[in-house]
Amino acid sequence: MGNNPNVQLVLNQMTHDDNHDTDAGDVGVVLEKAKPQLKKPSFYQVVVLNDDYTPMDFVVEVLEQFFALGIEQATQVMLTIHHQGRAVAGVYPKDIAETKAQQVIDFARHNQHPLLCCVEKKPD
Ligand code: TYC
Repeated sequence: MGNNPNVQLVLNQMTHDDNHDTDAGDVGVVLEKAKPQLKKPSFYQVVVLNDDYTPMDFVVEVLEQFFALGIEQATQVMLTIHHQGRAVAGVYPKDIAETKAQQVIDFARHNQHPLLCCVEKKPD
């Protein structure tokens, strides 16, 4: 128990139990602590996918507009998608990642391009 942070020593103060005559000999009680209350927040990555039809300059524009990339980084990410099939455009809390992915798809369809993206949980 000594170094295990998941075990907590709880002193039994015996203020409300019914065997007051034996208080003097009482010892501490060891309880298993509940699961830690705070979880690390999860993040989600928006992954942009390659296709054969969406123009390169349109993808660069998407990466600039929706993921706040500068033109050089946007161009690099677009070329990674073109050559490797996919790349992470940005990492966000879940609701923001899903909103951005839908905004990109809506924008692409509005411009008659088949560009696709998806959201994946970022590995911890
Ligand atoms: N492969 C496309 C082309 O040759 C370019 C492209 C890049 C499309 C990235 C989608 O996410 C994409 N026109």
